[in-house]
Amino acid sequence: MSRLVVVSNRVSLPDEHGSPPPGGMAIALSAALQRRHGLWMGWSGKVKAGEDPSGPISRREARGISYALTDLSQTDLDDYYYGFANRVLWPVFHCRVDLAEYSEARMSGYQRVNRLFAKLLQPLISDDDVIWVHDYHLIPLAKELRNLGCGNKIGFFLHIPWPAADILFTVPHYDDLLRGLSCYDLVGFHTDDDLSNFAECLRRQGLPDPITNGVCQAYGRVFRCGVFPIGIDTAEFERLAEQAARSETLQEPSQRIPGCKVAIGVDRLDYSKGIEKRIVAFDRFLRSNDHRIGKTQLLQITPKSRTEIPAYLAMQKDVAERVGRVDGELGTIDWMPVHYINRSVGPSELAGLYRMARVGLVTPLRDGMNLVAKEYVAAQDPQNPGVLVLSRFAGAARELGGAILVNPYDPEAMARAIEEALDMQLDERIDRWRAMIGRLREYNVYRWCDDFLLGLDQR
Ligand code: ADQ
Repeated sequence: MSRLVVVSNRVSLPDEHGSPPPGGMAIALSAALQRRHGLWMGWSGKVKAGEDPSGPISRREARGISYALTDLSQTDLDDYYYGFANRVLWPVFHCRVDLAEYSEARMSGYQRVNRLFAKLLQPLISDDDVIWVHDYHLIPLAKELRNLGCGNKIGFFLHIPWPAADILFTVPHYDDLLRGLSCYDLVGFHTDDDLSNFAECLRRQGLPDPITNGVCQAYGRVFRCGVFPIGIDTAEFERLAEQAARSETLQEPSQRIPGCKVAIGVDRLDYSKGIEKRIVAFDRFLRSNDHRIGKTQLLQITPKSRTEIPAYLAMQKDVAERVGRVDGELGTIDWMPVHYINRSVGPSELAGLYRMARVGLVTPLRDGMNLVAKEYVAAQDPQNPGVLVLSRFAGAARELGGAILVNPYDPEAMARAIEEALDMQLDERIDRWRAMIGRLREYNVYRWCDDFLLGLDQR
């Protein structure tokens, strides 16, 4: 079996005891890397002082995996990560063209850091290594590696949606992104919609029939494209939730307000996650259901993210104000409609909170997959499961047919969905949950990882 080399913007390092990092994807990738005595390369998370340039590589070994990390200069970080990746690609790929802040400096910083990654990685690669590149930060990496003479198999997986042609074409030099992807041997997306958007972009570039049976011919190259919906470590989430259900501390939140049912939202504080509209919908739900006042609460757990970017700061303020308004207008001395927390919680606590929540509210405006939806389902009590209310614009909606699917732009419809979820009889809740858990057990994160690597090995 060839050695596996994973490249991603950030590297999930094991903790000081050598335990794998938290998060299903990091665990699955670590397991694959361990099996294949692999190498994981990426940004260390550290910024160089003053005018010092990015680089060089520093090495670490842990649990049979070799890590290659580089620090980045402040300019590289600003142009590449906070600039082109998160102020252009992230908003545009999530259909927020209005938030894109393109500049030539950001685009060239993005290319510069991809070139740097290629230069730092190339001496570490052997001829038969298989390379797996992750996400929108690193689309041009294969092209840069090919320029340095790298003939290895290189795969790419996009964790966010691929946009429709008219949306992509708003990015100046978008053609470089399409050309960049053509330098891989396998390009993976979460859903059929992403893949067909990608094909449509190529068609609009004048390629009449770009993808046949998963084989794409474009820009003088032949490569494969496929759909690989990411999963979670389902068995582990089921185990954690079962354990949490037996622990006294985790029963506490549901007992805090006796008889109060909880709807839970768990998201990074990101405009793609639809948090503001969810709070509006919850407010409508309460105002049109008097008997639920004091008896239902939205628990919204939302760690801050990308606070260096103005759109994120504006959103933080907006969400906090909305929560304040609802709590101020409807709250009582012993009950707050929205319990809003800006921090991360550990996996065990999270599993316990999912399990005690009667409704999982996962309503992104757009999302590549959304793992929270899957985690919520996996954490439910099989004898008394809660109900998932899920945005039709999350990739997870393609797999989780047992959810109540909603339009996250329609607060009235979301309010009705919350009501329907709370009123749903046990038989129906069990039927819907069973329809979803089977899929999650079969297509877990290990299967996702194996399927992608099998596709790449076969190339
Ligand atoms: P994200 O946009 O980060 O991922 P998501 O898929 O929901 O979104 O994953 C978030 C992860 O962070 C989940 O595992 C969740 O448990 C965890 N998390 C969120 N809030 C937390 C909190 N307060 N405390 C602890 N953990 C928390 C990107 C894409 C997604 C795609 C994933 C994987 O945007 O569409 O599903 O990659 O491909």
